[in-house]
Amino acid sequence: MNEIKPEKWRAPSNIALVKYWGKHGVQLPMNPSISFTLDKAYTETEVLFLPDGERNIDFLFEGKEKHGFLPKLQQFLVRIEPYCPWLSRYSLEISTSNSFPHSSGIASSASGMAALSLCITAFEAKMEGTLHDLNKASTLARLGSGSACRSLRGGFNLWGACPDVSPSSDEYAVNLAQVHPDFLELQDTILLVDKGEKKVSSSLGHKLMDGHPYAGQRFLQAKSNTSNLLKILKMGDFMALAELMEQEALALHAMMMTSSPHFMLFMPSSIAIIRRVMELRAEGLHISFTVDAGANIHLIYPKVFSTEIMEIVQHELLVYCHAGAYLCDRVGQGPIDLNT
Ligand code: 2P0
Repeated sequence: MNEIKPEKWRAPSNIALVKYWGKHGVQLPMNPSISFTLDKAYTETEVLFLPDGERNIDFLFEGKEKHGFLPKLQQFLVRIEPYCPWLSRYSLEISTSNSFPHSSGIASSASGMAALSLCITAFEAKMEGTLHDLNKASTLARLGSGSACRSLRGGFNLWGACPDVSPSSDEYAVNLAQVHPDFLELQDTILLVDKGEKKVSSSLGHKLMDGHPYAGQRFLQAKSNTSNLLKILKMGDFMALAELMEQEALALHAMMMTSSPHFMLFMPSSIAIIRRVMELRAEGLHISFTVDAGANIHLIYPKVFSTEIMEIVQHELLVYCHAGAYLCDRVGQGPIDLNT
C-alpha cells in the first residue's frame, strides 16, 4: 500500500499599500487593493489528507492544539466546498507554525490561509494530474481571509477588478509584472508600538464600512489610488509612492475614527513615529510609512538607505517601541513548495 504523504508549503504575509477595507457578498472587495509580499514573515503548513470519509479536522498550531482557530477553519472549509467537492471525503491533519510572533501586527491570517490553500490546491493538482493553479489557490485563500489572496506570489499583487490591468479580478489576486527593480528591494521595518491583542477584528472592521457616511468616497479614492499606484510602480518614483501609501494608511484610520462605533487605534507613540517620518521626508530622506488596522508602524524605504534609516531607528525611534521591539522585513519572492 502507498504511504500517504503530507502536503507542505510556506507562504508569506503581505502588507497593503492600497488598503482593502469594506467587502460584500462572499469575501468580495469594495475596492481593489495592492500589496507587496513579505520575505521573512511567513507561515509553514503541513496537511495530511486522509481519505476516510469522516471529515475530521485535527489542527496543531506550533505543535499544540488550538481550538480557538477551529470555527474560522470550519467556515473556510464550508466556503471552499463548491470549489473542492472532493474535500468532503477526507479528514485533515493540519499542522502549522509562523516565523513571526503573535500580535506583531503582521497578518498571520494572510500567510496562514495562503499556506493552507496551497496545500489543498497542490494536493488536488497531484490527485487529478493537472497543473497547480495559483489563481485557484488565491481564490480559496480569499474565502479564508481577503488579504490572504494577495500572498500567493512574490513581489507586488493586485486584488480586485481594475480597468488598467487585464486579467484582474475580485475573485483572486494577480501578480504585477511591471514594477521598477528598485521597488522589488523595498525594505519594511515594523516598529512594534503595541504588542497587545487586536482592538478591532478584521470582520468588525470591514462591517464598519457598511453604511459608513464616507464609504462611497473612500472606495472611489482607493480605485483612483490603485490606478495611480500602478503608474508609480512602473516609474519607480519613491516620493510619489510615499505620498500615496501614507494617504491610504491615514484614510484607513480616518474611516475607523469616523465609523459607528468609532475606534482610535493609533497610540501616542504611533503618532510620534509618523510625525518624525513626515519631517524626515520633508528634509529629503527617502522614508515613508504604512499602517494596518493597529498601532504598529511599517517603515518603508529603498534598500540603498538601509544603513542611514536603521541608525535613525536605533537612535530615535526604538524608544517608541514596546520593549524596543521591531522586525526587519522586505519584499519577498512568494511561497515555497516544501515537498521536495
Ligand atoms: C489589507 N487589512 O488590505 C487591509 C488593510 C487590514 C488593513 O485586509 O475579513 O484579515 O479575513 O477578509 O483580510 C485585514 O482584513 O479580512 C485587511 P477578512 P482581512 O490588508
